[in-house]
Amino acid sequence: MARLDYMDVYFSVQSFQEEELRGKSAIIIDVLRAASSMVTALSNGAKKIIPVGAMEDAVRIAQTMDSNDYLLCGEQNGYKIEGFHLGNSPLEYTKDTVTNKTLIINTTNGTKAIKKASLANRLYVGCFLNQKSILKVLDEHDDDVVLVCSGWQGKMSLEDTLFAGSVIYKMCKGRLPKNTKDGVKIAFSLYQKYKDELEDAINGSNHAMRLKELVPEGDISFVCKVDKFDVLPGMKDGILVNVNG
Ligand code: 3SL
Repeated sequence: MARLDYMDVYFSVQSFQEEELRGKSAIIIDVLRAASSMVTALSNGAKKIIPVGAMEDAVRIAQTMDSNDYLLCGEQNGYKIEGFHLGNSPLEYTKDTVTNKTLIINTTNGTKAIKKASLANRLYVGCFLNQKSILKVLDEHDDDVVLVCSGWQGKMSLEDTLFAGSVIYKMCKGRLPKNTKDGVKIAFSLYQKYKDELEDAINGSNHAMRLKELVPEGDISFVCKVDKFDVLPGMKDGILVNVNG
């Protein structure tokens, strides 16, 4: 089982250096909305996900593939990217649309966090939708773990910190040992405060407020559903696949 005293929480993509993750396990968190879209896509039959750090990389990779096999996905500042097949709403990633497809995804913070964490020994993607899978994999490993919140352009975000806190809270059954890192204490305390009003809290977050102007109604309540999907996106050679079962 992962040890809480070996665990840390990073609060944005810009809050860590690549080297800090070398040899560790990383859980990349982006509740709104990249992680939630990836988890939904894999659950709905997407074959694999190639996360990229820039739009040009997505287009370059697509050019090497058969056009029937892939979908270009993602957002720029919340908006669907012109010429791409899908935006970043988890509700777009339906069975009809994604079954057997390779998704090439570029987002503002989430895919950048994944790319920056590439020195991690193991990398998984987590959000409320697949919380149980994240807890299960943490139970199976005993190495150093970092919960990496994608945040928003270098700032911390309430929803990602709440998910990190929920994982910590569940691992210690609500009783945090004293010898944990500050990041762990902060995330735990935030979740402890809001755990009974999760959706309300996330609705009032800066990111949700910003998205309300741009995205389909329903995205925010969807990402607040806990354990909707039994999938675990795990990284293998730069590609995310469902490593659950
Ligand atoms: O930052 C990201 O990676 C996105 O998930 C942000 S958005 O919710 O699609 O705007």
